[in-house]
Amino acid sequence: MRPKIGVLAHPAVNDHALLLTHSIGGDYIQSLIDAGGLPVIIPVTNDKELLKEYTDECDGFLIPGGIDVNPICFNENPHPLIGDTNLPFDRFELEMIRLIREQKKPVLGICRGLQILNVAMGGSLWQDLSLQSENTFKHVQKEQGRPGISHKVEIEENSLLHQIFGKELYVNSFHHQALKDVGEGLQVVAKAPDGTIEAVEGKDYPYMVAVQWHPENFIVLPEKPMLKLFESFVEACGK
Ligand SMILES: [Mn+2]
Repeated sequence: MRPKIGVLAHPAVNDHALLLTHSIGGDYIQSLIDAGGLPVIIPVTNDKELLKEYTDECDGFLIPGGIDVNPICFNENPHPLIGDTNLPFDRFELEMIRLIREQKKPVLGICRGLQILNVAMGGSLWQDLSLQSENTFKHVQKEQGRPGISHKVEIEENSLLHQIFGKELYVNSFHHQALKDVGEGLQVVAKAPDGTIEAVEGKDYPYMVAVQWHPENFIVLPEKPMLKLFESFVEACGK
């Protein structure tokens, strides 16, 4: 039996009405299938009983990329540079994370998935990376293409990511926000050379890994250089 992986959907792009379109990029789905998982799309809803059933049913959860987190969720007012947000959607993801953590089921967060996980655990975000430091380099590098390489990340020893990728890795980068204060129970395990947090792992948690880049985009390359991250996640979900 393939482990069932709940993938949190998001409302369709530019569609802020809930309960209409539950969208998820095909590269997340393909990466999970290639890694041996059985993806289950979790619809965007604030029906807590439904979300509890999905949490019981699935062996692990992928929280994908998406729009900005509403700064109300971390007690800040919106900065002029913030992008699109959707508070009911944030509340759906925060409720799912609460339920997942209650059962200590495996979690893989990607881009916004890392950011909302950090917020769920009491952390905060730079609403735009220009606010972090004047030395912060460009982390929105669409011109490199989706599976393209944008910058290096340096990975801490004694981390799962280090076991998977070693001490450094070149990644893509499509984020204008990043972690500011790190949530309780999370450990920073990778940073870009400009100090931007690029990955965290859960302390005292069976499997919680979240990255700021988009490993799923690399599934279209014949060598699938990021597949081993999904394999490590799916393996943890099968335990
Ligand atoms: Mn980056």
